[in-house]
Amino acid sequence: MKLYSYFRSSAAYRVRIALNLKGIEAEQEPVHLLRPEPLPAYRQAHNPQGLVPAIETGEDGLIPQSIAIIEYVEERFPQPALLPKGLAERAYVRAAALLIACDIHPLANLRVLRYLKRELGQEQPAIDTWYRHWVEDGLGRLEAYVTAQGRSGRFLFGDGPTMADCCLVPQLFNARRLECDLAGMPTLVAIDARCQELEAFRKAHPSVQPDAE
Ligand SMILES: N[C@@H](CCC(=O)N[C@@H](CS)C(=O)NCC(=O)O)C(=O)O
Repeated sequence: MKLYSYFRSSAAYRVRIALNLKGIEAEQEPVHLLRPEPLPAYRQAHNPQGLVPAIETGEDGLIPQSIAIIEYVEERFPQPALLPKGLAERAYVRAAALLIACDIHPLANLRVLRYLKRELGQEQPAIDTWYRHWVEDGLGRLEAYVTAQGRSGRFLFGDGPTMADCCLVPQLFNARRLECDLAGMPTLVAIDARCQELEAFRKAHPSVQPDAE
């Protein structure tokens, strides 16, 4: 398998963690997101959505979208499982993952921030305020959800990592990079620290990727 990735992409970071947890060795093909190339060529030749990550699976073709990729590897390589067994528990894990992937990330990703700057003429301090507002708002909702559900343990669900942790760690990495206030999220911060103890998470960190700058 080949993973189209960018070291700092949090969506690609999710997939790198999931692949590592599964013990899947994927060749990485970096797609630099800040240079004029190779994004247009990548879009033309491989992924019409024009975003990273995407995975070239061979027999099942190219799959874009981090959550679709994680669900694909979960179904193709069920062990170790990234989703719990019970129906309600699986829904809980998916709800936590999707809160990050659907409610937080799209408001704070590169093209949205660029649009605020270029098309709407916003200055960097206003853009940073936007970023912090939506990330802190979303993570606050996740903290409240996880606490209310009472299903977390060492990880977001119980004592083993799931798809939800694959999403949490990259989002917290980005939140810290942009100096978000995480004081109101002690559960998430503690779980993130436990994830960092695992090799699968450490190997997926942006700083150790082949295209890290
Ligand atoms: N929902 C997508 C989001 C993918 C996405 O926005 N990726 C970003 C990097 S984190 C990207 O490729 N940005 C390029 C751009 O915005 O032009 C997923 O989960 O894979």
